[in-house]
Amino acid sequence: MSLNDQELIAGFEKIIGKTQVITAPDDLEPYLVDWRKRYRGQAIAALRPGNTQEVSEIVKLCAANLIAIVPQGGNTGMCGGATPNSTGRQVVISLNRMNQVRAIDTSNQTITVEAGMILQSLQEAATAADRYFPLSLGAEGSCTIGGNLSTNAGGTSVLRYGNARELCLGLEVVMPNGEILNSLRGLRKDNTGYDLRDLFIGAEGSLGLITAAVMKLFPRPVANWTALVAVPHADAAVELLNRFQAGASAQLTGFEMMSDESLALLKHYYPALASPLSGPNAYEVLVEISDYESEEHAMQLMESILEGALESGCASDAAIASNLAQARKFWDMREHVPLAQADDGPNIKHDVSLPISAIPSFIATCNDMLRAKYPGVRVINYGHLGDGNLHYNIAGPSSAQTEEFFTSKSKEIQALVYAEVEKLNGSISAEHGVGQQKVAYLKGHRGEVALGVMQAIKHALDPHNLMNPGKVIAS
Ligand code: FAD
Ligand code: 2HG
Ligand code: ZN
Repeated sequence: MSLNDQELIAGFEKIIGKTQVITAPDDLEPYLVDWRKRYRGQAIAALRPGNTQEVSEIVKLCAANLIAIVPQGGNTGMCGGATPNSTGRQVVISLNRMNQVRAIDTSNQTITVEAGMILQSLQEAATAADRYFPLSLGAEGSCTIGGNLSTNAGGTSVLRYGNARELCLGLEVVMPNGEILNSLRGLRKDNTGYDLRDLFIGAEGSLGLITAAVMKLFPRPVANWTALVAVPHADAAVELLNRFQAGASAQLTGFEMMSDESLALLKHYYPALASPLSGPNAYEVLVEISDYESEEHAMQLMESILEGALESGCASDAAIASNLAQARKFWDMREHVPLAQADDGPNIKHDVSLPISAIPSFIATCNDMLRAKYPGVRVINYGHLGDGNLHYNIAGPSSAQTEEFFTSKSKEIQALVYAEVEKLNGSISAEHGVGQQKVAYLKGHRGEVALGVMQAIKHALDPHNLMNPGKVIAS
């Protein structure tokens, strides 16, 4: 016989203590809504375990009573993956209290951390050990390493260091039956059967709860040079990228593109972050070079590549940050574009991945198609051009119309944009995952065979569909 809600709550309190079982409606509220405020669900409680053993005991109690589990880290995800749905009995398990460094091995260049550690704290722990942890994204002050791994987060340094997946060497995972899978090994080579670690990375909590991870560290670069570059069109941005790839090779650590409409939105909501370049420019690109030799070497590299770009016409203007504060401002500009969008109201998000060479034609085709069909539509188009990852976000003609436009046009606009993505053999989720937002598109995008394999894995590990039901794969 299953326990009723009150009996379950008493059971959870026994495992983690009364204060860590959140049930009061006001306290529970933040756990039930996503960052974009597009999804809302319900839960018996939000549970805040303090260690892996407690997570395991909670999961065992849930499994015995067929209670669904929604793992949550910083709750900054873009696809509603950390938000419970509105049917069935479920709990949110927040990993936020599990935020400790377990070990640092500077000779092995690794750090072992608990899954609830905030990304920025991990970067700081690496710096304190005179090492560098490269994963970086706008939400780094609140997202967690468990969330980063579960979404296989990308961010702004992928072109040099890879996605979260490439930065992880080992995991500790609480399985859907409560067993603890320990593969916290800091090994760069380990060919002993199936790679279980990679199964949980990017699974968005649908196969188990990540409780700890071994992450790679790197030597700290001695110099970073950042520049903001105006380009006349998207083809020129790709040409500029190729010039930097040829000239700077592995020293190119950031290449982020922002369209004129993104910059206009930024200027409107964050006037202090208006671009220092005279504009408007069709696109502005943030370029970062990191160097292990010297400040002078990095500076010379930046200047010589920019000189060539300005001469060739693929760049029309450029400003090299002359100090750390200015470099920070350039990064703040880029990282505030999604915040300006959120201030403006809901937008129809497309986090797409394409061959870099196809990005200019993709933008041109989609812009023409959408502007003809929806006069006045705003295309807030920016992203990680160096990775072929575009945030092609669509908003109604004015701020006042965003909500109505979002509600009435999301489905048809997504269908149009995704059809173009498919034509170019791209992906409908580059870095944000599937969550609940893209579940309906998965079969069409990945195909029946791939979806069948995913369903078989899910069923084998989680036969009662208790881990984050309705996320990634339809229930
Ligand atoms: P949550 O939102 O809490 O959860 C995300 C998913 O992971 C959910 O499915 C959840 O169930 C699951 N999950 C969380 N923790 C665990 C765990 N321990 N075990 C198992 N499953 C778990 N993303 C990028 O990739 N690149 C960017 O540049 C980027 N920029 C952003 C900028 C802003 C301003 C914002 C708000 C978001 C941005 N994101 C970006 C999206 C988001 O920050 C990332 O997806 C991040 O990795 C989510 O981490 P989180 O801890 O907030 O996870
Ligand atoms: C970014 O690159 C994030 O800034 C957010 O991935 C993108 O809000 C978005 O669409
Ligand atoms: Zn992004």
